[in-house]
Amino acid sequence: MSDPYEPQPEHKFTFGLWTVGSTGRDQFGLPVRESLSPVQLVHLLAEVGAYGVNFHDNDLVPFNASKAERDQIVSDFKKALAATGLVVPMATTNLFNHSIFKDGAFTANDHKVRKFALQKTMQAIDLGVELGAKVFVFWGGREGVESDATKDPALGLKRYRDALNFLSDYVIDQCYDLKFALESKPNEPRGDIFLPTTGAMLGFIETLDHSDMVGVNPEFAHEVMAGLNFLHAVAQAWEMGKLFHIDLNDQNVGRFDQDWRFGSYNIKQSFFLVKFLEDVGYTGSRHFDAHAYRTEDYEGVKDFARGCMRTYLILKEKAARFNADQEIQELLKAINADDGSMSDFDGEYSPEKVSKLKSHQFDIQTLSQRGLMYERLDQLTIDLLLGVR
Ligand SMILES: [Mn+2]
Repeated sequence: MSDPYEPQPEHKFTFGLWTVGSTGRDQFGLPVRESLSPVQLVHLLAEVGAYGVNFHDNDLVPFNASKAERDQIVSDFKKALAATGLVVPMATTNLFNHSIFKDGAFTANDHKVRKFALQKTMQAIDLGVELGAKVFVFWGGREGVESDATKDPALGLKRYRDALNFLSDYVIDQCYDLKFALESKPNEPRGDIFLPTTGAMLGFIETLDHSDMVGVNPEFAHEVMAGLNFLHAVAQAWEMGKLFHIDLNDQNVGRFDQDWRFGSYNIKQSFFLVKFLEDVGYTGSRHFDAHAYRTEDYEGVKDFARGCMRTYLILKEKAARFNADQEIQELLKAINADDGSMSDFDGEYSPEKVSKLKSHQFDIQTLSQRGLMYERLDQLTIDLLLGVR
């Protein structure tokens, strides 16, 4: 019998070049793995069963590459994609690594840096589109401050908006089939990053000239770093039609940006996330923006990548079991039972409804004292997740 947790193309599991390509370098330590070329990384991803590969412009083409070097790299990369069948659903720009972006890119105080960021992003958009990307992610890792003495946050947002409006017009002008997905993070590497949460991003998007082509790319670890419930951020984005992409990983709250293997820490939260994505029929990439522990060699990196996908598929199966579990479903039915007596107050607003509702006598005592059985429901969920159900 074949492994039911074997990744298949229809699962749309993707990884960034920077994820499996992480050399384990951190704030305190040198690389622990030699760096692999983009072509080698494509073959590694194909070996573990991924569907697609994403990249920042400079993951593929070095910052100082000449036009001839760029064309050679892109040609080699295309051959690797063709040989393995991997696709490129998403691309992004690195606007955080080079020292020119030390004060931000679109929001830098230096006007020349802001315009350079636009130039670099247009080139990255061209590169992404050339390789087939349909989603372009913006993660403004340096868009923020260490001190509010240095930058007016309202001006920062205005600059951010101007940049995204300009780039939206560029995409429209080029007739590219490309949407933008904005990714938030509360801090790290900046002391404070503008638009720190998915909710903040969703509010900001409504102020853009072409808000229809802009959605979000929520990341598990980033929302957890802000102390928030990731599923709720994803649900809000979905409900607004703005869930264009998603970054899956794991994170312990209150720590540095850990980017752990998906499902390795917050199992219950990961379960309800997978259940949500599967229940609503999200059809986008399941992108793992994570990296292997620093203890690993490249065999360990493969274990990491396989683990992300395997855990997703295990949780997907658990979600199907949750939905089919008679006891759980009967409990949910009882919890949401409705005798229909309130339906007169539903629907359109009318003065008649108002006067009826205002004079309706509610049985406050019974409503207040009703037990909701949430303890039982949650324990059934835990039993299911722990494999005794
Ligand atoms: Mn990310």
